[in-house]
Amino acid sequence: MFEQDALAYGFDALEPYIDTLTMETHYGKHHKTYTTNFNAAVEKAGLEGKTVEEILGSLDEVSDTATRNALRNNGGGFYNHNLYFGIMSPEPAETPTGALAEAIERDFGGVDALKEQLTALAVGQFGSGWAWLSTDADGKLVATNSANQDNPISLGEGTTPILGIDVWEHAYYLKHKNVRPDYVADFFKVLDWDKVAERYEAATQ
Ligand code: MN3
Repeated sequence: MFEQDALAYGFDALEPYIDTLTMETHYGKHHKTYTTNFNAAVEKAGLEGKTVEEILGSLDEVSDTATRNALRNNGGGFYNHNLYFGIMSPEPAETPTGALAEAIERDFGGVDALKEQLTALAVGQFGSGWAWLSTDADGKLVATNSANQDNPISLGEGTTPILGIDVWEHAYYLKHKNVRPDYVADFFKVLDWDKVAERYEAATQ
């Protein structure tokens, strides 16, 4: 059974950047539903015992189209939101340090340039989706975006996401309405770079 990671902060802790009602709905309804539906799809596909990374990385092996789509959408929804809620904090480390900071400097020329690229990818994603910072198979950092709940792991290229920005309207519409750029700017105010660094170190060790 897959379970949502526990939130390390209260629903109101990210105010005023991410509002309480959005957090309650996003974590308590959307993420919960993805998790429930993912567990049902895993059971249907007979994939109990596999990790979510293994499942998302081998969707091609599921022959039934409806089951494969259920795993892709709900497995993505399960994984992506654990990542998203896990890298935000009411007391965030405001800048990257250590090996992550060096890699950002090497691959993007600095954190400001990286944030610019991620913002453009988040704002430019047509419809629902995500912007990502990932490590590729060679340990290089790459910034991408994707539709729906698709996760970079499913590309099958050894890519591991370490930062994800949810740009589905359910992530921001109650507070930011149609102004996605304001939401993305507010997301960066609660992004904890220490959490991203932990994921970078785990992905590249
Ligand atoms: Mn969401």
